[in-house]
Amino acid sequence: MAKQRTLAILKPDCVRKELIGEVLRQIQEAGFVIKAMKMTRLTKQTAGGFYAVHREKPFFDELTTFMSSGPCVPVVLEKENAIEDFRTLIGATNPANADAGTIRKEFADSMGENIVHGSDSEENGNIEAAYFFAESELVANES
Ligand code: FUP
Repeated sequence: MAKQRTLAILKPDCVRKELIGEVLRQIQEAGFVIKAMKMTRLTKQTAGGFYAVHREKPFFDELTTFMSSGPCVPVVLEKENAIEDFRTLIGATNPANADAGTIRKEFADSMGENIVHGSDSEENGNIEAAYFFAESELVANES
């Protein structure tokens, strides 16, 4: 199977809990290769742009407030079947429903503060990667 890319974000709760290293270790142990990474801070507006698909949802204000509440770490990851395998690794959106052994089950407090984001399709992965990284930063890491 061809290699795929996914855009992960270690969310502000992951950074606050000092879990960047632990979560990246689990991601790398699962076979994902880090192709690009940075620490940044979203504003309420840029968080809203990232989650534009949820603009009309009742949780949108809470979501964008949380995502702009502190620094986060967007990461471009590469692996065969990366989209599906990464979502399996992190578990269900609501940690209460996440399988044992998943990152959200182990570390997340709630549906709103769930430690990590993963793209839901290859197309969205490319769009999301472009939200955080310039083309030159992505191309520089091509193998
Ligand atoms: P996921 O693809 O697992 O990140 O989940 P969604 O795209 O469905 O949701 C994006 C983010 O919105 C979640 F990470 C948390 C938040 N959310 C809520 O706070 N409440 C909900 O009912 C659904 C999502």
